[in-house]
Amino acid sequence: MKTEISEKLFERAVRVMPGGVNSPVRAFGSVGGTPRFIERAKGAILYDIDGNEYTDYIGSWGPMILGHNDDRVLEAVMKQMEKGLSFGAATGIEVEMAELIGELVPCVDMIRMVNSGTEAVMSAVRAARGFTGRDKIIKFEGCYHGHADAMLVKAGSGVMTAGVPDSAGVPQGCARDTLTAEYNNLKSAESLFDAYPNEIACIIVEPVAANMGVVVPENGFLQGLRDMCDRNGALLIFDEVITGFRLGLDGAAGHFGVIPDLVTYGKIIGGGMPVGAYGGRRDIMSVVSPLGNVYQAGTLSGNPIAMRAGITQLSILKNEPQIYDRINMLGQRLRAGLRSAIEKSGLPYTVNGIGSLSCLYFADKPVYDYVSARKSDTVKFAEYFRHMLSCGHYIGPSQYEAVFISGAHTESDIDRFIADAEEYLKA
Ligand code: HOZ
Repeated sequence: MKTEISEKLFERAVRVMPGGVNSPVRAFGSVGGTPRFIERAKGAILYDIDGNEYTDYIGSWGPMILGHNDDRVLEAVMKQMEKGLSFGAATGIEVEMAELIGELVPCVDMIRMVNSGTEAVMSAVRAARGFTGRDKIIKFEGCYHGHADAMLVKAGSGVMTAGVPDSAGVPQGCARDTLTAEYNNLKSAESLFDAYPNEIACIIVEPVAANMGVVVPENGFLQGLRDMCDRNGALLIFDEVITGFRLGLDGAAGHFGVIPDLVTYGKIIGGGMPVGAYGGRRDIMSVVSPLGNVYQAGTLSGNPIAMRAGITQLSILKNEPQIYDRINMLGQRLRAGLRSAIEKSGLPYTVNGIGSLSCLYFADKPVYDYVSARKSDTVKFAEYFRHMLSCGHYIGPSQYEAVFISGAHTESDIDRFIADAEEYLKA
């Protein structure tokens, strides 16, 4: 596989950008080798600048549920672009988007558009604090909620990959009010309510933890959090940046039948364009400025191009819900194939997943939280990653990211993936 052009670009990039990238995991730091510089993408395929093709299992970290550059989304965006790129003023498209999300997700009475999942979480937590008049929040070890100061405590994704779940530069004051509990362990969250009665504003959780690989909530975990919040006068926030409109039209809330007070979204509602949003109960969202006194604003919030891309993808998913059957079936096929390859190899590895999200852990025990995820052999993962990349499968360059499947993948893509993974496991 030729990589000269990517290598040259990376040499230039490291001189002018920290680590040569605009987001740390992309630097391939934990897997070795040169990041591939991507030129274009269509369907399930990424094309790099050296002319290599990869079947993509990242999908821009989730949003490309229809696959890359879907013709219908592209056409809608082009038409919208002719009308202007940004107005910084109210538009009808924002109303269309808010109504559509409200229709698809019953717990969203009101919603506010922002520009990323990070912003959505930061703003939702502020609204929860404003609504309850309390400062402390609970998050779970290994859950990643973007890079706002208060969220970089025992975080997943790139911080976990780098092996430093807390970031430098976060003032003690900002982190002091972030309490952490163990994922899938109700008692550990309950003990925080016991320690800080009437001080906790909210629990924020990834309803499926998809930034420490993929950790599925055990039966009763999410409902237990719901009940705990109700008993303690705290709010429950689902961070659905990854699960929203992916596990189904009504996301993890619908899938697990547990209703949060607030929900946060990211890139997925922009069909890959830079978007985020937070929404939920009318009484809570009514604290947001200018209706209430919790301030939050943004020139690019509700950007017309991003809204159009998002509305188009969401409308296609609404009108063609069979896409979910398909991506869930492909996810199931992938996990079954990997499990059988592991069994044949006699190795003790673990496959987790749900719907179109999967993760092969190089761990010999079940993975159900941060500590068990960390037991995975990341050196083996790095070897596996390089093997898969050389076979043309582009997966997240970290043990702690999910494998994403889109409607553009085929059964034979998945079978090739399994066959190549099996070859690595056998060797
Ligand atoms: N934090 C993202 C994955 N969970 C990575 C984003 C990126 O590198 O684009």
